Amino acid sequence: MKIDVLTIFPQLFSGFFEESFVGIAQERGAIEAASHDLRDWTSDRHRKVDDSPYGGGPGMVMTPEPLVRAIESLVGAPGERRTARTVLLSPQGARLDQAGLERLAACSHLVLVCGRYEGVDQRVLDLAIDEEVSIGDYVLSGGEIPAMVVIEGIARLLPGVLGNPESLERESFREDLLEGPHYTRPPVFRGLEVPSVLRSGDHAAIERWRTQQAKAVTAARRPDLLTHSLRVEGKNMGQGEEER
Ligand code: JF5
Repeated sequence: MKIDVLTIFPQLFSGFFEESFVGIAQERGAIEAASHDLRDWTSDRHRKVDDSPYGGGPGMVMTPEPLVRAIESLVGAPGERRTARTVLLSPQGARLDQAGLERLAACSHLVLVCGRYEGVDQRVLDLAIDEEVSIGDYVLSGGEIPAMVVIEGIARLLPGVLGNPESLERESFREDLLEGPHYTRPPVFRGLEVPSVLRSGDHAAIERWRTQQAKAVTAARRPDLLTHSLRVEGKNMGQGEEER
């Protein structure tokens, strides 16, 4: 998968592209990622990418000319245009979730456009953006961190990136729940013991405990997720997964 990032801070991405899952994905050839300086597509002496808003108001708006020229050059020749998906990161976008990441991970070429200032001239969206994506209901000063969130989320989904593809899969009846607590050695740390069931060797009991813990954490912190998992639980009833 090819990923191009368009930004006024291309250097922010150099470490990110080399480390972590993204670095592994690049080494294994699953991702080819590059960041591009939007100012390379300006034609004035000051390499200006913003201007004051029509209608007045505070702040600046990203001007359309360099953005549209840059996107056009990154999506490639008209023949290649169909294979590239252009995504603007912004608080106005559709909220990203795991299903959204899976859909983006299926693209062969992504162009991630990082907004800045008060926003982007609407004609950029009209002419050159396929979709707008938000990573959550809060405001940042630029789309760079949201773009990294998208790339990190995609990288771990690509085949051959994770050492152990099993860690991608969650038990089907737990897939829409939050994870319960995890423990590793030592068995007692500062007086706090690992729950004995996890050291019992009884794998069925361990699975039941983990499911019950996952349900309790989800009910306490994200009850909105339970409306769906109740349906999943219903589907699994009678297959030995009912609560005890
Ligand atoms: C941004 C114009 C983008 O703040 C965000 C954001 C929040 N969730 N997802 C993205 O992006 C920064 C600021 C101004 C466009």
